[in-house]
Amino acid sequence: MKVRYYISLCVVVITLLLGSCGSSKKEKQVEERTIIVKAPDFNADSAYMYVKQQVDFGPRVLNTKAHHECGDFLNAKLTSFGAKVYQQEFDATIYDGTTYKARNIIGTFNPDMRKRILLCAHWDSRPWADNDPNEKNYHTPILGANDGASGVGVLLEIARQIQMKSPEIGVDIIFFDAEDYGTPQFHKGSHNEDTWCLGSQYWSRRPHVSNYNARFGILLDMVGGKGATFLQEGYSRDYASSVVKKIWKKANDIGYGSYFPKRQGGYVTDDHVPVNQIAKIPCVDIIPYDEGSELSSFGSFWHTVNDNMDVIDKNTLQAVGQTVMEVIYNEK
Ligand code: AHN
Ligand code: ZN
Repeated sequence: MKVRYYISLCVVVITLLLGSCGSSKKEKQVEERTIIVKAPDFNADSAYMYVKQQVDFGPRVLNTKAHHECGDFLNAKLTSFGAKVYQQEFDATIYDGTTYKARNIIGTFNPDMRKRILLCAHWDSRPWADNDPNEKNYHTPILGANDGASGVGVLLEIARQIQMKSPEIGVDIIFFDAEDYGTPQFHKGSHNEDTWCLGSQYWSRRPHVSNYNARFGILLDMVGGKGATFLQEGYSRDYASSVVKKIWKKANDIGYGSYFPKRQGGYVTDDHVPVNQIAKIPCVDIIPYDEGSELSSFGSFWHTVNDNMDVIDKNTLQAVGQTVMEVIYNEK
């Protein structure tokens, strides 16, 4: 027998009617509708803890103890949740020609199932705060609580949930390394877009198993910021429009429409681009688009030394985590 969970959603519409003598009157209209929710409850406290555990290692930049230890932690976590874990070591040559050792970490659930979904996030953090308002911080590595750790934290919580109740498809969780080594803004020479997303470029050319395929992929990038809005990113619309529609509809259905407005965002060079263009798997990027911030459309703390635990909001983790779970538990 199929188990179904039911919730009631209250939609409250508040209309402000301004009277002629300056007094105001509030009119409330309450509408109830019933929606079938299939996924288990995502736990944002747990996701938050996984974000913090990564941040507590320090900046996860290549060739450091923090990076090494955090990689081992992610591997151990996925293993403890019952995933079969693959590690891919590769040479990452960054914009200035320096080569570092990097590793992608891949956890697979239900490896024998043919129908699969790919979930991914990057686990490295940026070695330069090159968008910081203070020039003195340009060469300081960032903690990347939002930029990196948030997506991984949400996926670790989803992995924990999968162990407790499996969806009806196979799931692969990939933590890409060396996403955030793109040419820094202080570099005077050329800015090559290929310098970003080194781990996903590597994996897309050499997946962890031969003939790997997935129905679609979802990338989570910077999914913990307070008040974030996730607009529909450009490459995602171009390469995976039906998946975009599916995700934004589910978000709206389960009450997270304010986080997922059905509006078009810009084009972002991110890990989903190689997955779409090289691995040819339709992949959507859930990434914020801050329409109000002057400093960055990804939020005012993006690539600054302020990207720490203070910017992480459990409500945003909840909205994204529950939405992604609702998508995967509806696939069969
Ligand atoms: C660019 O700024 C070209 N891409 C943003 C990708 C990114 C950086 N995601 C996280 N950090
Ligand atoms: Zn970044």
